[in-house]
Amino acid sequence: MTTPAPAAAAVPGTLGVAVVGYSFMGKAHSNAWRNVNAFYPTPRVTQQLLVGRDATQVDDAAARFGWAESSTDWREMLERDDIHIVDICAPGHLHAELAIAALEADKHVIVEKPLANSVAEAELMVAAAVAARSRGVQSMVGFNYRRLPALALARTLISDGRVGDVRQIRVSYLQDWLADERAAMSWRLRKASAGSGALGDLASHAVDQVAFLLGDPVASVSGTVNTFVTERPGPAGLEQVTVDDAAWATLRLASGAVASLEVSRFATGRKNSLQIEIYGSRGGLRFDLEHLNELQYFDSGTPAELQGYSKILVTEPSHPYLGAWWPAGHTLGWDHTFTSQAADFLTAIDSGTPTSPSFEDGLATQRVLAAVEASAAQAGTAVAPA
Ligand code: SOE
Repeated sequence: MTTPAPAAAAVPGTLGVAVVGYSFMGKAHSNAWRNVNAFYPTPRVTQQLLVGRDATQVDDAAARFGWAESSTDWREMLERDDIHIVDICAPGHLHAELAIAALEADKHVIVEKPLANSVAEAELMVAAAVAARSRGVQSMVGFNYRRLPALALARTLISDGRVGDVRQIRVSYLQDWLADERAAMSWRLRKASAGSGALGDLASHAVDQVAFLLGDPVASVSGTVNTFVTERPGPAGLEQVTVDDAAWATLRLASGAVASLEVSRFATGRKNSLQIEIYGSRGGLRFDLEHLNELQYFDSGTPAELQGYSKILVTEPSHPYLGAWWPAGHTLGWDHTFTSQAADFLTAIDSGTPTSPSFEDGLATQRVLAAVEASAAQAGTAVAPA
């Protein structure tokens, strides 16, 4: 344990936050807790405790990210009265144990996506969340792209009928950090810690966006996964990669619409490319994370000679989330989604209104991912030889 004694005093009237994890996502979430009160009129928070495995690193990260204290013992946050919110950014195999313990200790819990490494774990987490909710304790999954203003706007345009009945949606989430076969092993490439590869990490975002944008449950799936490089250098020599590198899936939705998903860590030249296309009976929408302040809209009602996708610059104060930030025309970045996510969670805690996405939503996504894996495990239909 690295906490200095005596512990820093809680700030009265504020909600004390503890974040577990200090690398990529721990840093992104820390930044959100640091900024949320500067932009959103939510309850005040205190960055109370940062928890991590390595004493020196967690101490250093706590100082840099603005935390009052650090600890290597996650159980400490459960026992403390000055911690009201627990934010879990640890690897997936720790999500269920930490989240359930925190909910049982009456802490509001936010868990970075995907909710868990398996459907079984996610079901236990939902049971704990439902019990905690009856005691006024909130929980949420951190699918941060729900807080992209352009995608929140797309959702409103769809539900307002601007594209008519949605028939097709395409989601691709492409990265290339494994394209080099010499790239090192990490927890993200071990099934024991990550549950799955691109499927849980990237397809979870894609499935969540289908649910968020269309609100149309997935009825059935057909999937393929692939691991292109099966061994990578680890701390003790070559190690077996036990997760997928890329995944593809077709989802049949309850309405009859069809979604196609493609996710990869081998898409050479694609660093963090999330693209979404929606095709409806009256129009279409296109989004590209590399142009995250824009949404493309096609209106079939426009005279044929004037038709084409037009660019909506999603930077007006009347657009989702924008009112909290800068004057009209001033753009936002990837990191703002985490601050807006923290704000939405605080609002739900304050008002007792449902969180979005809830643990139940996270479980629904987990079920789709498990179905894709099950489908991929079956032999495909062989093509007759010429
Ligand atoms: C790594 O692939 C990763 O950080 C994901 O885990 C995040 O959810 C995504 O936003 C960016 O890429």
